[in-house]
Amino acid sequence: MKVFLVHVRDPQFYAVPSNTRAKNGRLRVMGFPPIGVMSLAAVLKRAGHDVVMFDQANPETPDAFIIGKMLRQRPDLVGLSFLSTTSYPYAKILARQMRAADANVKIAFGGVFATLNARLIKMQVPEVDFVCRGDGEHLILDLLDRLDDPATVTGVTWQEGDGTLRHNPDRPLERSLDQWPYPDREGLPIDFIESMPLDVPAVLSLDRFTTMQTSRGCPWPCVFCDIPIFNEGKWRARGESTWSGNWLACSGRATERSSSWTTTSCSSPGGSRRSAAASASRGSPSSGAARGGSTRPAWICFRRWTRPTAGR
Ligand code: B12
Ligand code: SF4
Repeated sequence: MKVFLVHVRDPQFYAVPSNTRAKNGRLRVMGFPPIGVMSLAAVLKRAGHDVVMFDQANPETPDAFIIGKMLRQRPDLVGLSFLSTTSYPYAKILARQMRAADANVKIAFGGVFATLNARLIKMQVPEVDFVCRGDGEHLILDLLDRLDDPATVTGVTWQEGDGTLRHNPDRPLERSLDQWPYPDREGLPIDFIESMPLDVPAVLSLDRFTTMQTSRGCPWPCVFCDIPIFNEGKWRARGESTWSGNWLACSGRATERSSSWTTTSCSSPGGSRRSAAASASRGSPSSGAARGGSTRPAWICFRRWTRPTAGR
């Protein structure tokens, strides 16, 4: 089946530098790679589906371009992925434009914010068919099998023909992250370069860079943080080989010089942004974040700079 995946951006959190092209011809974007859609793309491709990824940071693929392509290629499903409160308005706009252009296209929302606000989002944006909650890897494969009758697809909030809102049961949390392939880093024609979110007035190296996911979740219960809810209070790590495997998957593209790694488990205040951006390592795993000698990715949150002795 054909799937479009769109990473919906808040324009505050990326920029296109004046020198927009890398020597290899790829577009340069100051921002973080969208590893949510990249993770889903890898899983879908492995299962034999045809995937087209878009990132709203790419000025060559504005919304009108994506919609035009959607009308020509008629994907079976369009997945819109967004992170938080501030990108939700852009997701709504795009979904409504898509629905106006095509009354039959199946549209799904996913991501942390969508997960935590699924019922409200489904009521506020009826143009969206499915609000997908939690990890998307298995969910999107199941959904593709049952697009016309999602009643048994766990983790989906949707609406029956008579208007009844359905909030299907949660999907059991997958403990093994190693069952999934590394994110698809080739499917977008973009080189991401190191920068801070634009509300922070700092330019970093401007080198090509990427992020890797070594674990999900957190065992602590800080009341202001939604990570424990999204992950049911569990910390799930990829295995020992992940660090080097992920690294090879990233650095296979020769000019990748700087990278940052993230547990994607940390939160504000002072957590998420620093975990993702400022725990940057340079060089290879052996010279970077794994300096401690171990190649096992450690749990980390800048609010609690420690390693738990046991998960909850
Ligand atoms: C990296 C990161 C950033 C980066 C951006 C990365 C990027 N590519 O754009 C930066 C530093 C720019 C950033 C900024 C902000 N962030 Co931030 N960020 C994160 C972080 C640490 C990791 C996100 C990530 O890459 N996850 C890894 C991927 C694999 O997971 P995922 O995206 O969730 O995708 C999975 C599922 O959600 C699902 N899925 C996702 N999309 C879809 C779509 C479909 C169709 C389906 C089926 C499934 C699906 O499947 C994926 C694979 O399982 C998260 C914390 C976290 N653990 O998620 C916070 C987090 C998302 N950020 C958060 C916030 C608040 C912000 C800011 C608003 C902070 C601020 N005040 O300035 C801004 C807003 C940015 C924006 N709206 O664009 C909050 C969101 C809270 C909420 N309830 O909405 C989080 C959860 C942290 C927290 N606990 O506070 N962020
Ligand atoms: S702030 Fe950090 S330690 Fe606290 S629950 Fe969130 S991720 Fe865990």
